[in-house]
Amino acid sequence: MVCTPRAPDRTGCVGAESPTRRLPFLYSSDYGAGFSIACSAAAVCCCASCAVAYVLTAIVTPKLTVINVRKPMRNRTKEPTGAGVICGKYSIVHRYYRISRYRIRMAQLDLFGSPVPPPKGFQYQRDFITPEEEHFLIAQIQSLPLAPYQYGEYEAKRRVYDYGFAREGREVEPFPEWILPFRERAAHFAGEAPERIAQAHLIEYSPGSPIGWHRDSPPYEKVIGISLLSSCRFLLRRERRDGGWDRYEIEAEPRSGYVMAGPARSQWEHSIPPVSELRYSVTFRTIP
Ligand SMILES: O=C(O)CCC(=O)C(=O)O
Repeated sequence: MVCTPRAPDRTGCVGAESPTRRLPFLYSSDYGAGFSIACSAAAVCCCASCAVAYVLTAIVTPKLTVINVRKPMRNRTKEPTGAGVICGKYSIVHRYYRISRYRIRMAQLDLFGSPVPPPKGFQYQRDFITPEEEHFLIAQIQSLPLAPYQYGEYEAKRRVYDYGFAREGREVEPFPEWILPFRERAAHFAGEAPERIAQAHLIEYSPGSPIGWHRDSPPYEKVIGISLLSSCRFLLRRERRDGGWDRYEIEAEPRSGYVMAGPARSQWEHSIPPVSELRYSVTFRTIP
């Protein structure tokens, strides 16, 4: 295989670049279904020409992260990240693109194909509640007088309701009976006593609603979230000393739960890009 690095082309693709130490994200439509190919050396690679730039699926050899070229990349956004390399039919991933058109699942691998570990203090659990419990929670939330989330003069698209304490620490309506079993389970998940959970923040995301990058404000400590009705991308990031970002992402599936504690809570920010389908969440917060 003879591969020649090329100069940047008009779409910003560049040739063989020194691989970044870590590839935090690879976007994939069904990364389990593709196939892996072996390539003898990472140094042997050539630039992605956009005419043959396709989207991926599969991944990994023990030494290289490899993408199986599948679909034309017409719908990628303007921001290429990393370094992308295509050798004939296949691409060795140094560059990857965010694809908007296809349902994207993400594989997080480092250069050697190992999964990037989640931020310290972050836990995710599928099927944290049952479908019956999910229906129950959604019905409860839908019966509440939800109001758009206010941030100073800014009014967000998502609608919210709080029990215990409001976001800024103001005491509001106490926890109703129906939420207590969920509070208990959330507390157990976070290794806390239920009484330490002082707030339940209920959110409705209509399609197109995001939540921007933020760290939850004090006095709250651990955050335990339950996702309802539809999936969303749940993103985490932390700025590095060199100005770059460590990133981590999960697909928060309906009925799943997550915990943010320790560094995941205090050092990492999180956000949810605009959701494509109606989603609800219940977020519990502890106080020290
Ligand atoms: O909806 C979610 O799961 C996230 C909520 C969140 O980040 C927040 O309320 O600060």
